[in-house]
Amino acid sequence: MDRIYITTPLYYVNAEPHLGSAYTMILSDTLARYYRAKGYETFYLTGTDEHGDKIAQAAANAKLDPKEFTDQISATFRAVWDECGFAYDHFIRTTDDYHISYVQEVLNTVYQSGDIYFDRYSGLYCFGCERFYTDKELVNGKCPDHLIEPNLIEEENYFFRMSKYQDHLLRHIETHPQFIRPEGYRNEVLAMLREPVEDLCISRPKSRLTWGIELPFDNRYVTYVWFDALINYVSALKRRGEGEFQKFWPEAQHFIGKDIVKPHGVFWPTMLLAAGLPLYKHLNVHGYWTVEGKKMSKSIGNTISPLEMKQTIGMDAFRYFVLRESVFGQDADFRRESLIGRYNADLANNLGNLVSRVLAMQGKYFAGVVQPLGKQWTDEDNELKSVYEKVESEIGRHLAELQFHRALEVLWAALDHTNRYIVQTSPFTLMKDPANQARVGEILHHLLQAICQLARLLKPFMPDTAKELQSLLAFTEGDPALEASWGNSFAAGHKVSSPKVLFPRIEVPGNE
Ligand code: ME8
Repeated sequence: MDRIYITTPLYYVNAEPHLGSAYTMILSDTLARYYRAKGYETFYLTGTDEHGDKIAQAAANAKLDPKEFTDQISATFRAVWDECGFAYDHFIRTTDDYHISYVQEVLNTVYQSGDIYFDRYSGLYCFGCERFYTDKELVNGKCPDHLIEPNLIEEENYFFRMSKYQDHLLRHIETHPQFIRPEGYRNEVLAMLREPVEDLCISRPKSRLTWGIELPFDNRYVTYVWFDALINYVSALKRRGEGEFQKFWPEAQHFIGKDIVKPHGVFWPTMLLAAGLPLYKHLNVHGYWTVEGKKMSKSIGNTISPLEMKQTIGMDAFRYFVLRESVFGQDADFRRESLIGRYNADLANNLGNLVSRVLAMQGKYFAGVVQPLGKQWTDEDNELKSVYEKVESEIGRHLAELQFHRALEVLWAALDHTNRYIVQTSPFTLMKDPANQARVGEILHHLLQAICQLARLLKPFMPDTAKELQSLLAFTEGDPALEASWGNSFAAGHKVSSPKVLFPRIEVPGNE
């Protein structure tokens, strides 16, 4: 049986869900829905990252105990994702007991094999990033992310022998071109691995931080947050039993943003190698969103909330926009003008009008009852059918390469073609002569068949709209008629519903 395992990063609970995390969710949710509908056994994982300095600090700022604080924000993430309709199979928290004990198991294994050692270390540490920086990584002596000078700290700590696995990983990436994709990020990791890789400090003394997973071999320390959080991708499967791990792990695809390539492209695979676990299949790296050309930030006040999007334009329109407007792997800019432009052109006009026109004609001419198809089909009829057949395989090809925007492009090209079919066949003109009634019935049957295909093909991208289309066609969820071949979806006498405005146009003041 075909299988796929899809993961998102575990979001830090020091901020609330926004356009960036929602984007990762939309990409991964779309892919999970696509493969699920294709019959793949699918496991889709998301969750929250709750230990470490950053979270302890945020809890202190909120004057809450870290556990209380993380309970609250983690619940907010879950509630927002549920409200957005993301169909994840499991939500993991790094404070979950099974995760904590599995992290300790991995630490023990790696410690016992000699790949974790104790050493004195002094280095430049950025508290914001929760990591040490080398001089080379700093920009003008400052952390490139937080733009502050790191602190010099000297400590005794435990180190993971990451350097030992550098060559192994380098060879793996060289021989598996699809391991990290798109290629630009693969090259980024290859460049890191062609320089000497330093061992990774994986402990934090409790004198400095207590909010973490205690090292099983030294209770004076907690685990470095990345050595804890990355392991979630395996602990979530192990919790379901060794069988589930064996089943899904070989098909693991991690979705992440470009900010966390190093932990996922270098730390994580070397950790897997040291723990004696197989490597994941793909690391899928997407770009970053800015808003109206600016970095999204709480202090500027320009963060985009997914729930606000849901309330204003609807979740499906938001999904459509981010998937259509971005190229996987590249940065994208969120502009309200483009959002409204695409909404009006692609959703209100193209998709919405097509569906209303067809259902309105069906209602007016045949009281909604679908008419039979004759044996003889015109060239236009055959072409319409073949356009949809082609689209199906093209979507599959584009999604296999994570080209979400291209998948939607070909789907919308099919919609354009369908609108042209109406112009070419001109059912409203034909209907003026009662002798043409049977032909008009056939044309509308073909058009309803096209909408039926759309309902199926749109499902992973715009699940609510797909459901709405199914109900307008008077099918119940999962009706086998939706999967039937062209011309076989509508039984004799099947009656479709009256039209409904799917996407009301958004009028922009001064732009009429
Ligand atoms: O890094 N554009 O969590 P995090 C696109 N806890 N995506 C964005 C984005 C933006 N402007 N901003 C955030 C962490 N993201 C760790 C991960 S995994 C074991 C631990 C998305 O809350 C993107 O997916 O900072 C990015 O990688 C992630 O949020 C970072 O989330």
